[in-house]
This record gives sequence, C-alpha cells and structure tokens, in this order.
Amino acid sequence: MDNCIFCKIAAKQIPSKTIYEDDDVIAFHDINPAAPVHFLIIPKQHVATLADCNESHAALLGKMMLLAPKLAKEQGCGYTPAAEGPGQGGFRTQFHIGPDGGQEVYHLHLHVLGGPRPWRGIR
Ligand code: DGP
Repeated sequence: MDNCIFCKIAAKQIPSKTIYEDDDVIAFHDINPAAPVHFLIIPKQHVATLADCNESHAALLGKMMLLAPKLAKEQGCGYTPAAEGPGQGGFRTQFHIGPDGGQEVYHLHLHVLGGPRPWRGIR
C-alpha cells in the first residue's frame, strides 16, 4: 500500500526502533508509548484490520500472538506464572478495529503494553 505508514516502516522507508523482524512480521516501539513498555507487532504484508483477516491469515495471527509474550519478556515486562495465584509481572495486548475500536492506523497491528504501574494505557 503506497500511503500506509506501517508498510513504509516494514519496508524501512521510515525508521523505527525495531525489536524483532522475520520474513512475515516486524515489531517496533510505539512512537507515543502509553506504558513504560509499548511496542507493536505488525505483519509485513498489508492487511487493514483484524476484521479483514480470514483462514489464510491464521498462521500469521498465531505468530503475532505467540511473539507477544516472548518479546514482552525480552523487553522486561514478561509474565511469570505461579503454581497458584496470579504470578508476577504481565502485560496487555490490544487489537484496535475500526473507528469505534479506536483504530488510527489501518494496517493490522497488535499493541503490547507493560511495565511497572501506574500507566495510562490506550484510551
Ligand atoms: P491505533 O491505530 O489506534 O491502534 O494505534 C496506532 C499506534 O501507532 C499509535 O499508538 C501510535 C503508533 N504510531 C503511529 N505512527 C507511528 C510511526 O510512524 N512510528 C511508530 N513507531 N509508531 C507509530
């Protein structure tokens, strides 16, 4: 997509603080962090929203979801489960879909937010 800012980040036409990249996805710090740790995981291929996904995107979505806890841990906001009870640490994941979902950039992205509280989060 010619005018998509996240396509341009994926293509390295716009710089970003990249924390992970492979053939399918790239993850980078959000330009306007809403938590001490706030990064985005996006597919390199252009997909506008989660609502535009179908079965052909299942592996890609699975990869994005599984990367969230791995990268959160690397960024210092991982979750350590406990045998009983809530465990330690943790993070939040968010997809925004459409105007009522608060989406501003129409290229699929998974927000990952974490770090010591308090933090404001997104909207
Ligand atoms: P939303 O579409 O509301 O789910 O959020 C889009 C997010 O993308 C928002 O938190 C700010 C971030 N963002 C927008 N433009 C850029 C950019 O050029 N670089 C980076 N790193 N983040 C961006």
